[in-house]
Amino acid sequence: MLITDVSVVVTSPGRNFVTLKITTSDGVVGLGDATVNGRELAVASYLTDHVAALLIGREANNIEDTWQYLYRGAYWRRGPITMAAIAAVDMALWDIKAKVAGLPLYQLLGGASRTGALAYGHASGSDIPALFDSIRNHLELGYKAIRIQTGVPGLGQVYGVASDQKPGARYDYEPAKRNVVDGRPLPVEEAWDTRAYLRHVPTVFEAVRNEFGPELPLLHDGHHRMTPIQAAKLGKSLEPYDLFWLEDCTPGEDQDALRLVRQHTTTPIAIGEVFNSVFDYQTLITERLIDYVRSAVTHTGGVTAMKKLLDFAAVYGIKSGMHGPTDISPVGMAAALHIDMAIHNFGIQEYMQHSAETLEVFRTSYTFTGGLLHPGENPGLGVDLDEDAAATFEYTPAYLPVNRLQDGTVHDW
Ligand code: GCO
Ligand code: MG
Repeated sequence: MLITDVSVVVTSPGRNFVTLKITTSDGVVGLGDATVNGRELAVASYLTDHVAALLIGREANNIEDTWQYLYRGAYWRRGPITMAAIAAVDMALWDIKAKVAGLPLYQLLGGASRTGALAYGHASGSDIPALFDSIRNHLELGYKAIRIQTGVPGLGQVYGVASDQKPGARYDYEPAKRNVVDGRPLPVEEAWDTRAYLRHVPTVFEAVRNEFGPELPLLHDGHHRMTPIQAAKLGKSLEPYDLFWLEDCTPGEDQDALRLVRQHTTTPIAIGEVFNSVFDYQTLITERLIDYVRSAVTHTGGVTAMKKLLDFAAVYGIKSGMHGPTDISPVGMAAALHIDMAIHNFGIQEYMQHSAETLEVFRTSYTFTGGLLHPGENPGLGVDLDEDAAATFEYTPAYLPVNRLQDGTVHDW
């Protein structure tokens, strides 16, 4: 079964997505997610200009060989653009293989290890009453685990905090903003003060525990904004509130930073949404400096690479907590769900629900019931792309924000 056609679909149903479509000589179609938020067209070009022609005539069944061919063959390894492109090819080939087998992908990865994947949603509010409303909304939507983010007194808009939600609202903030200044798309700029944040966050968790009790699993995202000693302090101050995890407390490049954090706190640590290779985790996993692997299938080289990474983590008792915001397309989300079902060391799955516009373009078969996600029983990944609907949503540049300290210094975010 040879690859006969490769095309890239860029569409913007509410936000930008890049999707790879591979067709075989048997007429089987596979889809892969290649979306890198704010840098979408770089991956689209990588695939169209440098990968598509290499795939034509290759055996569609040889997934590992194709992965190594693209990874080692290019000489230039790793990085989000390369690894998202490889991920898209890998996902599409797994989709094809599972469709040919007539099985949902999780069956090829070992079959079901659980009835569904525990999901967490994003509750947020500009202040504590708005946060409580958002938590109640999420509980009504069926979430059994919730991430908590709030505004910080004295600061304006803080990344990860949605506009205050109306009762029954189904989804949260869109990470990349369409912000046009003098006719040019530019990132929104936000102001930041870590000391104000460190004073505020423990009071938020205290209020949430007092209102919602000790059972509800609570998560928090530090979004790479702290130094190691600040992160250690935060982890320690949150211990009484029994977090499920503290995410991305320090900048992603510095694996050694988490050694210091680990020495000071028993708050569980998650990191990895900006990582793209198993090598980004080598120290973190072998020294057991983290508890959860946060990579997305889309940004870490696909199902092949993610499965190996999570098997490596399993040896050290470290669990999965795959990235699942709305910039992971429904194709990337489905790929995560099939892995979540099959692996033994599943921890939790992030799940920000896609908008109605997005779901008009991507027809999904996954379900969310009783707080658990299930990929469904359709052969393959279980997602169809409606190309006519996709063509009605034109690409619109949008950028993730930039963060500055109050004196103007650019800061991590
Ligand atoms: C999360 C993330 C996202 C990312 C976004 C970037 O934990 O879900 O931090 O909000 O910032 O996916 O594109
Ligand atoms: Mg995050």
